Amino acid sequence: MSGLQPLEKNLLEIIALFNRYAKKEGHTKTLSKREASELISKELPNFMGKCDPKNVPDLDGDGEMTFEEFTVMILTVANAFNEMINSY
Ligand SMILES: [Ca+2]
Repeated sequence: MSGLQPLEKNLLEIIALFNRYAKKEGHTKTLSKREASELISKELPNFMGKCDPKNVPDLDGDGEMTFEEFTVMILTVANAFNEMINSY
């Protein structure tokens, strides 16, 4: 797709990233604990590097992270980072 604005490109990248990790094992549309843990350690090492894999968000407790749960995690991280930046 051409003519996309940076925010639109970034959103597509987030979607593609989720799908790339979700396809690695089990259900192809959700992240297992292992997939989520790998995504966090490889793609968010500076923002969530010290996050305990056991505490990976799973809002409905089914052992899988849906895209909706993933977006909540990303926005929570973005919100925390924004607050940190604004506190300086
Ligand atoms: Ca999966």
